[in-house]
Amino acid sequence: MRTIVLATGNQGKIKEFATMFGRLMPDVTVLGLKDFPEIEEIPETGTTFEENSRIKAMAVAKATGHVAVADDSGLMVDALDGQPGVYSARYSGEHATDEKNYLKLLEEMHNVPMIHRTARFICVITAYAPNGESLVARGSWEGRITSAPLGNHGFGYDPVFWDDEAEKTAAQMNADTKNSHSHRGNALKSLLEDWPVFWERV
Ligand code: ITT
Repeated sequence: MRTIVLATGNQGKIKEFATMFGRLMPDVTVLGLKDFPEIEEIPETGTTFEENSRIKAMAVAKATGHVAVADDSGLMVDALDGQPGVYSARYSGEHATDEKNYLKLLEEMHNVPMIHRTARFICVITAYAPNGESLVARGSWEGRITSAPLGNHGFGYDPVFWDDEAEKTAAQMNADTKNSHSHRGNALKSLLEDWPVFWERV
């Protein structure tokens, strides 16, 4: 059994990743940051999703000696010039919660008509090995911001992110449906296409 460490403390992401990785790579043990309590919080000092995912994956690979996989993700809203973007987790300030974040977003957008409420989730995943090999993949998910929260699955901005094709918010989807549409699902699919070559080198 080889081991991968998911470099995230976000339980919502861990659930989504563990399901997708577990299915595609049954011979791999997937651990999370909670299995390494000695690792302190990693400051996300980058200004792009690519930089932040690399910072997290590199730090955890070095600290654990295992291949680490990190994503940096966020919501880019057209009417807000791409905000909250890389600051999505901290949008409502220092003591941000998922609910405070999406309520702030709805407040900022209260004057914006539905036609201009377009947005996309972005996810960049970096896999980083202790020998310095790395692999990067990007995924996105187009949608619109609702005028009120709907649904109670998922995490983060899911209750206010509307998928036109499914005619549901992300929080009204079960895990499998969300993974098949989502930025993280798309990025992971693309990562896994290049995974065998990476896995041989590490
Ligand atoms: P880690 O850094 O420990 O992975 P985090 O929550 O801080 O956890 P990010 O820095 O990548 O992760 O911030 C991503 C934020 O973007 C996340 O907290 C949500 O608010 C939002 N987000 C990302 N993916 C999402 C999804 O699938 N559904 C809803 N919101 C999402």
